[in-house]
Amino acid sequence: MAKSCDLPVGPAPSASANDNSRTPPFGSALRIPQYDTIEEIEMGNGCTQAVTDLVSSFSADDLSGPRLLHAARVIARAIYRNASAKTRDTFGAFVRGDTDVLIVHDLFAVPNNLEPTPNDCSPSLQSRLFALGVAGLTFDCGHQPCAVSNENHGLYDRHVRSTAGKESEPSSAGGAEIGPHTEHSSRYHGDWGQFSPQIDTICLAGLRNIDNEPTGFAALEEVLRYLPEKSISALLRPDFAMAPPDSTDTARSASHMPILYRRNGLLESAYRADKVGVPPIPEARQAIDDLNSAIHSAARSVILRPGTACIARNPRCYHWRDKVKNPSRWLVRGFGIAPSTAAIFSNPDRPDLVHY
Ligand SMILES: O=C(O)CCC(=O)C(=O)O
Ligand SMILES: [Fe+2]
Repeated sequence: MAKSCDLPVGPAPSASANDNSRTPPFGSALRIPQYDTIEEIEMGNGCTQAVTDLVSSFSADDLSGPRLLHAARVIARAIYRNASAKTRDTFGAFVRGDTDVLIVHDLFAVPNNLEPTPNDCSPSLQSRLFALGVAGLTFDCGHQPCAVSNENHGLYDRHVRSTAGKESEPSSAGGAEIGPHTEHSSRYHGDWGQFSPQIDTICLAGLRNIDNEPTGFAALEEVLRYLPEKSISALLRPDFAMAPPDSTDTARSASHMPILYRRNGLLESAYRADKVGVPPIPEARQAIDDLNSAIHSAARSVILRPGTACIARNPRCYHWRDKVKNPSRWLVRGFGIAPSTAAIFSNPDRPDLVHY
């Protein structure tokens, strides 16, 4: 594995449990490339330059609605055209579900004249447009860029940076620690009693990170190797509650939720360590403790330097961060949804907006 990804704390996950090892169906003469759950790639100079030039040519109108989907396709094409054959294969591995976390270096180049933070203003257009690099990468990885209706004012580009007056908040607008989570784990779509799909991908990209402060992550595939069977069973039961993240406009919690569930033949997870409600059942308490220590055992980290992006299949990867030390740190975040996900798109002029 990879250069800037730290090695997991604790023993290396055992290779035998790796789902990605495939037996060629037509005998051993056929070489089938194998992909890891976590991959790391570097874009060439040509790509970095093309994406940097292209994103700055768009306007604020291109950050939402049909224009966002169009811009994502244009940028996805520029990335793809400038990518090596191996990089294209890596995107394909993410599309197929072989890879759940993809770290991409030099996706774009960030000039050092971004406005200082914390401030209490909306980000400048120059800063906002880097989200289109995230949207293009999301598209290359088989997902459509999307925003959530009750968060971030329905805007696609979410800026993870301290805002004046909110420096100590445990959310993307502040700098406090955020525990391990998947995005929109409370899955409240307004359909009482229904489990709504989570957001399919989260992509975070660095704009400024002077002190190289890391983002932690743990792929579910690796977390499961550390979880006792008994706790997996307890986490599959719909016994838990989940409050929404601090960034959403709704305060309504979801109840009777499982932490692990099956979808498309795979286990997925919906979890926010800071917001989970645990029933007074000893097995459930034990399972949450085991999950937290399994996440710790499978923990890796990435430093999102300017131009480094990390796209993760949200229900198959937990992420988190420690308290931010340097308040000038700035990441841009964009969500993605798989074309096959049965989300609710309530406004034809905003096909990018997922209604929760
Ligand atoms: O600040 C970070 O490194 C992660 C923030 C985060 O969890 C998010 O924006 O979803
Ligand atoms: Fe997050």
